[in-house]
Amino acid sequence: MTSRASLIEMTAAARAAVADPARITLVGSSPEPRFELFHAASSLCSQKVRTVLHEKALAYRSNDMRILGAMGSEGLVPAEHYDPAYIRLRLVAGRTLKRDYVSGYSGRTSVESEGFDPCVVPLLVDREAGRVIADSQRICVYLDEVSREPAQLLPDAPDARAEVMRQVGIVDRIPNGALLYGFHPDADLRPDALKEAMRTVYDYKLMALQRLIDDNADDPELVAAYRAKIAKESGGKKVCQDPEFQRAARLQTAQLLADLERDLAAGTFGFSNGRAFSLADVLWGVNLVRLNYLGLASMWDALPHVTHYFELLAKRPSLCREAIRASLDSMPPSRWMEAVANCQAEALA
Ligand SMILES: N[C@@H](CCC(=O)N[C@@H](CS)C(=O)NCC(=O)O)C(=O)O
Repeated sequence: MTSRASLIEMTAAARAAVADPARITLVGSSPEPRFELFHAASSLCSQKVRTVLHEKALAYRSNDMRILGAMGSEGLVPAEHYDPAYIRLRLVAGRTLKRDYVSGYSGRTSVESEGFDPCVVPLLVDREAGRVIADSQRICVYLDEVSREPAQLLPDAPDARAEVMRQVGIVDRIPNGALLYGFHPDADLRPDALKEAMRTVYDYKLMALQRLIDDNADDPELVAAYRAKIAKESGGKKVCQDPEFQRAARLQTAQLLADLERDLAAGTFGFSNGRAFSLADVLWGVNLVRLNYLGLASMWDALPHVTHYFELLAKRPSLCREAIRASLDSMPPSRWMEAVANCQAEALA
């Protein structure tokens, strides 16, 4: 059990991993907000959490971490979310999940199916409750529990709630890692600058992690965490150019979109069906924006309900800011985003 005081201390230590103080900001008007978020502007899972915080108009301290390593004049600069102080804080959250560490690579990032990855964002600290929570899905559900106003994202009615949670589970299983990092053999429509970054990403990750193991050899908890991450990322490196693996990830995504079309047509959920805006809409919204960024929006050309759903989602102010604008501002330019950049202006006007 970590005391509240030591959690606050660990949070401050993790915050120090953010090299540029300009990336530590207050969102909202509170000088001492209850929540503190470790995240990255470009990260899909972080965008989900920030969209929920936006929907709920919650104030928070934002620690926008650099999650890609870079080669500088002094050698490799490791990603900030690999910093020992941040990992220690994440391990506090990990203990409450009661899951094994991730041990391989599937292209998915779900804790449910893959285990706990100790070296990722986002992470939420609730200073008032003295709690730290890992995993975007869990963070979103937690925020909905502790803050019901002005928007409740999980319905009270058991059937509606079960359907929203079913959709949440489906989005969690989209192989987002494979789609972002992988080189598709037939139609790789990702922006060229992104592809370029992805050519070295695994080598930089593995190099940084090995160095962190060497530097922290006397700390078995940290070493175990970094080893788990190496197991995952070396698996990713093996399949990022594997045609069959990449085709399978695309096929799986196509099937999940076909299921989404069926569910939207049946009206089982979705604010496009006149239901209250829910956590399922947040998560689908962020994920569809990401698929669009990667040049994959043609996957729903023949799915009219998904097409309409995406058009509406792109106009939602929270999604415009936290998914569309955040991607435009933090990721290499993508010509596929032109289609939604207007929606953003409309929603924010
Ligand atoms: N299931 C986790 C997955 C977290 C995750 O994979 N985060 C990605 C960004 S969306 C990350 O930190 N990637 C950097 C890395 O793996 O080094 C969640 O939803 O929070």
